[in-house]
Amino acid sequence: MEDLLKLKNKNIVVMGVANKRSLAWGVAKSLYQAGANVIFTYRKERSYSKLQKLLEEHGLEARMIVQCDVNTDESIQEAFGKIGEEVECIHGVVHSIAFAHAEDLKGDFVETSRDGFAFAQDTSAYSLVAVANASRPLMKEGGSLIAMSYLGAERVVDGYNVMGVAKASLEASVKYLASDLGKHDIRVNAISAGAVRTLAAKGVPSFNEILHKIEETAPLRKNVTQEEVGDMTLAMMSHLSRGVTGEIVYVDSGYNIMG
Ligand code: 1JT
Repeated sequence: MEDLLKLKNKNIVVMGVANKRSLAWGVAKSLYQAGANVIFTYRKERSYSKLQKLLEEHGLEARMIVQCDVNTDESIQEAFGKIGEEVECIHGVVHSIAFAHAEDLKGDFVETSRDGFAFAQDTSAYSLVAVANASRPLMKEGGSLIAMSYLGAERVVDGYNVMGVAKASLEASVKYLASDLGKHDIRVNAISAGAVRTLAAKGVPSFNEILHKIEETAPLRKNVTQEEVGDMTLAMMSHLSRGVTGEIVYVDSGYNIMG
C-alpha cells in the first residue's frame, strides 16, 4: 500500500488542527499512517497545547510544529520560511482553515456586514492563495495542495450564509490555482466534506437537523466521519490521484447528488 501511495518520508504541511474533532486531525492521522512526515501549523496557543496532547495520546510524532496566522502575509512568510530552513522540500499542503464572525452565521445573509464579508473571504479563501504562493518555492519536486470546502459553496444551506460565499470563492480559487501551478507539477484540489460535528459546527443551531436529514436521504444513509475525510485527502495527496487537479471531490455519503 505504501508503495502505491508514494508518501513515505514525504513532507506534508497540515494547517488547521484545533482539536481532536478537526478534519485536519483526521487528515494528519491518515497521512502519518501512510508514512508521511507531518508538519503542523497552528494559530492559537490553545490549539498548540491541544495538538501536543493529541500527538502524545496517539503516539504520533510531528516532523515540525510552527505558528501561522493566515490573516497576515508576514506570518505566512515566516512560517514557510521556518519550514524551508528545516526541510529541503515539501510535497503537499492541507489547508483546513475557515472563519467568520458568529453573527454572520445566523439570521439572513442579506444583513452581512462589509467587514464580516471581507473577514470571511480573507481568512477562508484568500488564505489559500497566499499559502499556495508561499509554499510553491518549497514544492521543488511538484506537490499537492488540498483545501476543505462544503456544499454551502454551491447551494443555499440555511445558516451557512457568508461562509457559503467564502467557500464558493475558495472553490474558484482552487481552479485558478490549479491552472497556474500545473506547470510546476503542483496539483490543487478541494474536498467538499459532508457535515461533521467539529469545533466549527459548534453553536450552529440547525446542525442536528442537518445531520439527521443526511442520515435519512444520503445514498449511504449515514454521516461521514473524520476518518473518511482523512482517507480521501490522503488519496488526493498520493500518487494515485496524480492525474487529478482543479477538482472538487465530495466526501459526503453521496448527499450532494440528491434532488
Ligand atoms: C466555519 C464554521 C466553516 C462552520 C463550518 C465551516 N464549514 C463547515 N462548517 C459547519 C457548518 C456550519 C454551518 C452550517 C452548516 C455546516 C463556523 C465558523 C466559521 C467557519 O449551516 C447550516 C453554519
